[in-house]
Amino acid sequence: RGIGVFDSGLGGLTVVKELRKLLPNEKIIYFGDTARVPYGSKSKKVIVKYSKEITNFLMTKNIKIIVIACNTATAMALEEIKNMVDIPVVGVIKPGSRRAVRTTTNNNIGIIGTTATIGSNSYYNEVKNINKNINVYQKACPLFVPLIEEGLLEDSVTYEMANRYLNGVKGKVDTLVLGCTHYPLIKKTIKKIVGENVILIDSAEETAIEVRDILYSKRLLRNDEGEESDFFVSDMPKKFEEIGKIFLGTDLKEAKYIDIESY
Ligand code: DGN
Repeated sequence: RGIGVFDSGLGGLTVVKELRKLLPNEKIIYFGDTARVPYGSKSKKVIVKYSKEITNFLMTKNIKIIVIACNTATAMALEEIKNMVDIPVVGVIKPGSRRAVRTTTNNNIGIIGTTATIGSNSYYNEVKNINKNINVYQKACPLFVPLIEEGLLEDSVTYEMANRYLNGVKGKVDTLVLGCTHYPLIKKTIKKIVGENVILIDSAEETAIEVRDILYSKRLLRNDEGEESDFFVSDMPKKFEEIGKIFLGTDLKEAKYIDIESY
C-alpha cells in the first residue's frame, strides 16, 4: 500500500521530496488541487469540503497513511479528516512546531504562513502546548505564494515584500518556522533579511520523520523496492509537471487530471 499525500497545489511536493529521501521504497500517491489553489485565503468550511473530497479520492488508491502536506489544510481540516478514515493522518503543523521548540535557545519563535494558517493560531497553540514560556511572533505573508508560483525566488520584489513582512520578527527570534509549503523555496531571501544565524524550520523534513516513525511502529514500512509514485491534479497537469520539478528537485513523472468534485 502507498502513502497518500495532498496539497492545495504544488507546494506539497516539498514534503514528497523529503519522504523520498527518507523512505525511498515507498510508493507515493500525490494529489495537488491546482484548480482550486490557493487555499490560504479561503474559509474553513470550504477548505474542509475540499479536503474531504480529496480524502475520498485518495482512499480509492489503496493507501496506508494520509499526509496533509499543506499548512492551510492542516490548520483547517486535520481533525475532520482524522474522524473520516481509519488509517493514520499526519499534518505538517505538529512536526514543525516540535522541531521549532527543540531548536530555539532564546525562547523566541517566529511563525510565518498564509492568512488562514496564521489566523487559525494552530502553530501558536501547538508551540504553547509544548512550552507556554516561549514567545511566539506570528505574521501572515499572503503575497509570498503568488510570488513563488511566478518563479520570482530571488527577485527584488520578493525581497521588498519579505522585508515588510519580516520587520516585526527580525532581531527578536532565533528560530523561524516556514509555516507554508512554498516558503522553503525563498529561504535565501528570508535569510538575507532575518540574518544568517536565525534557524529556518522547514516542516517538510520533520513531517517525513513523523511518517517514518508511524509506519515503523505499525509495521507498515516497505522493505522491497517500491513502485513509481503517481501524481494527480485537478487542473493543468502540464504546468504542474513543469513547475513541480523546482519543488521536487528532480524530474516529475506524468501528472494525471482528476475531476475531484465528483468525489
Ligand atoms: N499549500 C499552502 C500552505 O502550505 O499553506 C500554500 C498554498 C496556498 O494554498 N495558499
